[in-house]
Amino acid sequence: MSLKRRALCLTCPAAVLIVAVAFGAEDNGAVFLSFEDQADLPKVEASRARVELSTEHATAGSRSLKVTDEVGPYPTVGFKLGCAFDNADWTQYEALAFDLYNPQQDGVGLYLEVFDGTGARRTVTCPIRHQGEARLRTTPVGLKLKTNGLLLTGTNLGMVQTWDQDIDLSNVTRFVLFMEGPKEPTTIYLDNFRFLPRRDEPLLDRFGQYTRRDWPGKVHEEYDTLLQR
Ligand SMILES: [Ca+2]
Repeated sequence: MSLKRRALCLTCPAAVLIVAVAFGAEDNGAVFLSFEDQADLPKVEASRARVELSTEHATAGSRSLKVTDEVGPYPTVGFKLGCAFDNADWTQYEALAFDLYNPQQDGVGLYLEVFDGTGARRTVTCPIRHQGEARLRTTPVGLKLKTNGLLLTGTNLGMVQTWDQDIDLSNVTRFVLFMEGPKEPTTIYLDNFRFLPRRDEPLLDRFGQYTRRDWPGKVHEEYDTLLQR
């Protein structure tokens, strides 16, 4: 996608799905990539980026994946079905989750793209606002909402926006993480890629709010009922 097209997408409200929620730390996910062994490195496709194991910023086990993006357009790390993950049917999961550490003083403009078997893709912005850890979760919540959006949030994330094509979340064949065009080499640490199991309790309530946490201002009653008091 061209930079111009991305800029247009980011300014098109109809193409944007924003769902702001807060997740708890516990998730009981099934880890499929933890980068504890050299044998994990070939599971990652790197383009204009150097990947290596690191003992820094591991959130599962003792190692992480250190990714150093080159200057220039679209440094990317990719994860393929049958190599990095084994199940194409993401509707069986509540979310894809992974942890990221940004060692830069400044924010990092990161994108996630998910592809289905036809090559269609869904793109999610997930900018890491400042130095520190972020926990990212991407959820096929769009299926619950009868749209094809994804949901992503974490503790160090800027505004999350989703756009591009509808994709078949029962046939996911690839996902990638990339930057548009870093002006200097940029390092991120990745670890603890996991699929979170679905629960019986719905993820969102009838108002579209996250169900597993309460917060000041959360709506619990119909608006009309509140007005009658
Ligand atoms: Ca690890």
